[in-house]
Amino acid sequence: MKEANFTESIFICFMLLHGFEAALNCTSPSPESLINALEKELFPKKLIRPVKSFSDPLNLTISITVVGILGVDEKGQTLTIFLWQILEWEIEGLSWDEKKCGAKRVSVPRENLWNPDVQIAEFMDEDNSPQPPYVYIYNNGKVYDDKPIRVVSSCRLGIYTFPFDIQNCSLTFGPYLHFDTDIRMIQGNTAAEILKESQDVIETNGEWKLIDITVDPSSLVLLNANYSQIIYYVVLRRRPTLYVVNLLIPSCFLITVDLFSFMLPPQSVDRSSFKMTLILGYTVFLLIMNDLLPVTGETTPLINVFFSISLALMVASLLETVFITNIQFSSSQYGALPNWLNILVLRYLAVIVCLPPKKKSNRITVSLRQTPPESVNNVSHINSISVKQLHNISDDKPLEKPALDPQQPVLDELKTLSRNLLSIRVQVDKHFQGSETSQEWYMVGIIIDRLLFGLYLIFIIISFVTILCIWTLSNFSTT
Ligand SMILES: *C1O[C@H](CO)[C@@H](O)[C@H](O)[C@H]1NC(C)=O
Ligand SMILES: *[C@@H]1O[C@H](CO)[C@@H](O)[C@H](O)[C@H]1NC(C)=O
Ligand SMILES: *[C@@H]1O[C@H](CO)[C@@H](O)[C@H](O)[C@H]1NC(C)=O
Ligand SMILES: *[C@@H]1O[C@H](CO)[C@@H](O)[C@H](O)[C@H]1NC(C)=O
Ligand SMILES: *[C@@H]1O[C@H](CO)[C@@H](O)[C@H](O)[C@H]1NC(C)=O
Ligand SMILES: *[C@@H]1O[C@H](CO)[C@@H](O)[C@H](O)[C@H]1NC(C)=O
Repeated sequence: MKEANFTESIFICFMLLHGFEAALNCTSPSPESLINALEKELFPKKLIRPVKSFSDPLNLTISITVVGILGVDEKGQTLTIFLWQILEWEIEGLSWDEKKCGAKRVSVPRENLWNPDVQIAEFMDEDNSPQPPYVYIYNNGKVYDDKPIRVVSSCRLGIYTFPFDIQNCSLTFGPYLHFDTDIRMIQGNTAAEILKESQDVIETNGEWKLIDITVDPSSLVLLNANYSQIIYYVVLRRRPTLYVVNLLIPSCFLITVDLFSFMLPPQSVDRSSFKMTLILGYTVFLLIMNDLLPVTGETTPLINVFFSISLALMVASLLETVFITNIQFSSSQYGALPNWLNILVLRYLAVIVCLPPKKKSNRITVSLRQTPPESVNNVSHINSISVKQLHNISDDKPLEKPALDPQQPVLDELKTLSRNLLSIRVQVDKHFQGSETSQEWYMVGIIIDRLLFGLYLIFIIISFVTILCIWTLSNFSTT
């Protein structure tokens, strides 16, 4: 028994070391005889790595084609991609005569052959790839194994420049177990070929566009073993149209409306309520569009900064309106305009905002001033009366002076008239003086409003240009 086992194992070792010495013997050029010959010579050896000597590495050629980009999950940091993977290796010593056996190649079930354990290192999910059952064997011993794979691979996704982002994901193909002394990965088609072929066959026309593929045939060096592997870098660019149309343009519209709402008069309630409505509308817009935005814990996308700035600008402009409204009605609270404010705002800031300082008083008060007060006093002959005594005059008390003249009643009448006139005039004067201070406050409000509008405009332009620059730069730097 032992003897028999020993000779058997020697025979196996001999077979292992020498593989197939001679060509397959087909009885006739028919598929049946070829399969019979293979069944006899090849299939029993499916446990053996098909090389002549243990020290020989198996050369495994790999070619891939990207067929579809199914999705990118920013939250899970995964890329789902569909590939065709072609593995080619050689069964050393296997050959047959095409004429004798009737075919150059034959397809055989995968399970009947030794299969390399090539895996993608970034594989993250259950392998849902279809498993085609056959591989081709050629009459020179070459095995051609073409299968589709659906990869859910981990990929470090940066979304800072979303929606103008470009992702660079790696796919590392290599044997899971075998060291590089056993299986050596060899690059099949070049990066340019993969790219061209992929762009020809790619079937998805979704959010992502394949823009580049680079290949890095490197090896993974560990402490006690080296693994041969090939890394493909798949570079994808997002098609931003959806986000530009749905997010950026409406946002810009709202900001523009907010900008133009500065043309509404601030002192009426119109502007502030208008701006309030805009902010409400924008908040609703952001709530709806929140689903479209990617989420990761690491970085905040620039587009979120954009939205935040837009909202902040709207809120700031609402606050500005409240402030201006307060200023323009503040004459009743704070009295006359302080001198420093008068000089600072009405003289200097007015020049800055190209609003030349108006004459202090308006036309009505000017015309009143031009009528000299003497003419009033002339009529009544009461030159001594001063503005400070007006309280008494308006009280309509009888004068202490005794009336002696015969024309006294007329004179009295005239005096009363004059007093009444004077008091009216003083009241009118007072009114216009008050309206003058409110006029000044009003002007201050207008000037500050213009100034803040200018600053608002400058801030909008600077921040938006900065964001646009970052987006375009990031777009051009990788293409
Ligand atoms: C009014 O007073 C001015 C001087 O203050 C004098 O020139 C003028 O003649 C007077 N008019 C009458 C009507 O008294
Ligand atoms: C095929 O047949 C020839 C002789 O007919 C023989 O020498 C050879 O070893 C056979 N090959 C195999 C693989 O059996
Ligand atoms: C594998 O490839 C290496 C070089 O790439 C070559 O030297 C070696 O002969 C090849 N082995 C086989 C079995 O083809
Ligand atoms: C992708 O990343 C790899 C490694 O980080 C790098 O070598 C390669 O140049 C990158 N490709 C592009 C297009 O950025
Ligand atoms: C791995 O490869 C390096 C050179 O690439 C070599 O120096 C080292 O000896 C190899 N290690 C093993 C375990 O084969
Ligand atoms: C008002 O008249 C009273 C007497 O009638 C007098 O004592 C008082 O000083 C007057 N006030 C002014 C402001 O002239």
